[in-house]
Amino acid sequence: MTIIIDGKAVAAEIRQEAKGEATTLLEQGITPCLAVVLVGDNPASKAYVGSKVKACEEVGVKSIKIEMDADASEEALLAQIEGLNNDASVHGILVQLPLPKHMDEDRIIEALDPSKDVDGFHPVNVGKLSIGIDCLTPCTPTGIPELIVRSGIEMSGKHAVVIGRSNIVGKPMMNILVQKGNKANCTVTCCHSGTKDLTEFTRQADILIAAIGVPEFVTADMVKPGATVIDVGINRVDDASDKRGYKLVGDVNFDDVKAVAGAITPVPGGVGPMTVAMLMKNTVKAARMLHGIG
Ligand code: L34
Repeated sequence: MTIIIDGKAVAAEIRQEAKGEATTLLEQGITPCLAVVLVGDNPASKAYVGSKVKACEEVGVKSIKIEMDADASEEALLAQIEGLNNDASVHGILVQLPLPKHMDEDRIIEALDPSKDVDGFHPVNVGKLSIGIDCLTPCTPTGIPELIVRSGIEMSGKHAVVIGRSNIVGKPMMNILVQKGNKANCTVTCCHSGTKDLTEFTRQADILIAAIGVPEFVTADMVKPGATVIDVGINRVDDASDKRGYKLVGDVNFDDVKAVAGAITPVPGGVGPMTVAMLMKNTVKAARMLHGIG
């Protein structure tokens, strides 16, 4: 029987833990606070930011939502970031991506105070992760070992194959998987658009992580029987039969791959809710670190 990994349930468990940690801080007079900056009106970004604000309410994290017009200047966004960096009551700052084309994402990310960078995107945090220093790490890849281990699947010693090399998922995923510890300790391979004979590699994966951005890219023939398949993709495809006019599909052809995988995450209800739950963990962690609490 293939295990369908329940991202919603694991995410709820993690939000509960974050709530406990937030309560401990509240008892010490510290209200964990997350500022979320949304530029423009990308419908998916709006929905994700909405989920983040809602999770804050549940967990006991104060949230500040800053909305800026799509044609706002990069300087105006940098000024917002500077204000939040200097506001001692704010512990986490998140600038929802993607940004409008006229803005330089790297420049924006580098403007964040690394100790408030709850996305773990700042070069200081990227560097710390790569050399194994405790730091804020990107929410989506950080949630994946939690999802696997809490579903009763061992990771240590397994061969993990990541498809995709983005700075948000693929690269930090490799750095997380290769570390020591029972929620990692994998042999890691990263495949990407330059990989020749992709299937040769993916068929060796005990854990296959798809972060490509192409709907239903991974098919059953690419998967080793019994493998754990984690679908990071979240693609909106037109669907006239749906009341919203679209449906969500991952980067994995779920029905096809389900027949060979040992465990698989669905889309929706897999990795997505974990991203939001890990953001709550990171925000509470940032608050602890900023107040010098172990
Ligand atoms: N700065 N930008 C920054 N940080 C992030 O961590 C993100 N990401 C990605 C896009 N841009 C970002 C997110 O928040 C993707 N992402 C995200 C967040 C939540 C969900 C999916 C992606 C999510 O909740 N997904 C639900 C369904 C949502 C729906 O119905 O549209 C799910 O079950 O997969």
